Amino acid sequence: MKDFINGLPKVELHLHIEGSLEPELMFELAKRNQVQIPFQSPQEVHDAYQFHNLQSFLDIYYQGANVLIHEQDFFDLTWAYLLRCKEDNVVHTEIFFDPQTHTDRGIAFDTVVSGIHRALEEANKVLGISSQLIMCFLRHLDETAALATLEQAIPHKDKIIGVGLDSSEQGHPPEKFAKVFQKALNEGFLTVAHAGEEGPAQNIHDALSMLGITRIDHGVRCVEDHALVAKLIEDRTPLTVCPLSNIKLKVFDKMEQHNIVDLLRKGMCVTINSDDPAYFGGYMNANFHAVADAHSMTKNEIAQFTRNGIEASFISDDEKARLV
Ligand code: ES4
Ligand code: ZN
Repeated sequence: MKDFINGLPKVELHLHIEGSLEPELMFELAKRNQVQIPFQSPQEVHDAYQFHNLQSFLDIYYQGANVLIHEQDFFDLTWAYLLRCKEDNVVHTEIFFDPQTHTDRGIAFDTVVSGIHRALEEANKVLGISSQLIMCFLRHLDETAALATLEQAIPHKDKIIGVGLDSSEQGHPPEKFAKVFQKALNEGFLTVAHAGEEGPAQNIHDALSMLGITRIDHGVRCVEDHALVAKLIEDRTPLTVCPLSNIKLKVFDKMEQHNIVDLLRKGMCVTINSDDPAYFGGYMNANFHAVADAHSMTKNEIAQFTRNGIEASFISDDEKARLV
């Protein structure tokens, strides 16, 4: 099964580019940019990655992003991730970035987008990996800040396909961002949102009805509402599930208890993704292996995660035909 998984073409739809910052690159950039970080070695950074919930992870994740200053840093970060994609046979990836994490530190929006985009273009040419870019609003900040961020994205519409919502779900429900999502939809952006990761099934409901989302990030707590599960199956609403992330952040205690295989067998459009691979212990292949080690599945079931990924992706029907 290991070889089957490694050789399977994969589509990644839930990846925070800042969450792919490996401790080694964090150290290199800290040195290059003369930024102080509270660690003596990459090993110390690895050792600090013990989380008890989403917030304890986010605190360290935002701190790590401080080493990203120049356009080249964003290029290097994205390029390192794309090389890992190549190793894991990821043929298409849709990546999130958090502009506010950078603009709030005085880094220009254009610097961030341009470094990431240049790496994505290069990967298309050199590695044969296609991609899309999705900008997330930080939900612990207010809607006015999200609106200002949306304004900054408008001149970059050619490079950004959609907007999403991430960071602390508890206490920051979808309704807080209804206006900015409506504006994004009017501007022609697709919308997605993290919902039902740590927050209740109601957040999935509300993200669908109030934010016009076409895909749910995480969504694993949908099972608390049977009518919602039935609707997600009927509509083939995709869930971008992140198995290793869910274990690291204690959404489930053990992979054996993860509901992703149940959801797949119920006919839901679930996909496997790595979320923040530098922090959660692995990229795409590692996530597939972790699920397959804990749940016995047929090759056809494993391949269904890729078919679902293609179906759920933001690529044109012509491009989809190239992938299947
Ligand atoms: C995130 Cl796992 C997760 N959840 C919410 N927001 C995030 N940002 C980066 N990773
Ligand atoms: Zn995420």
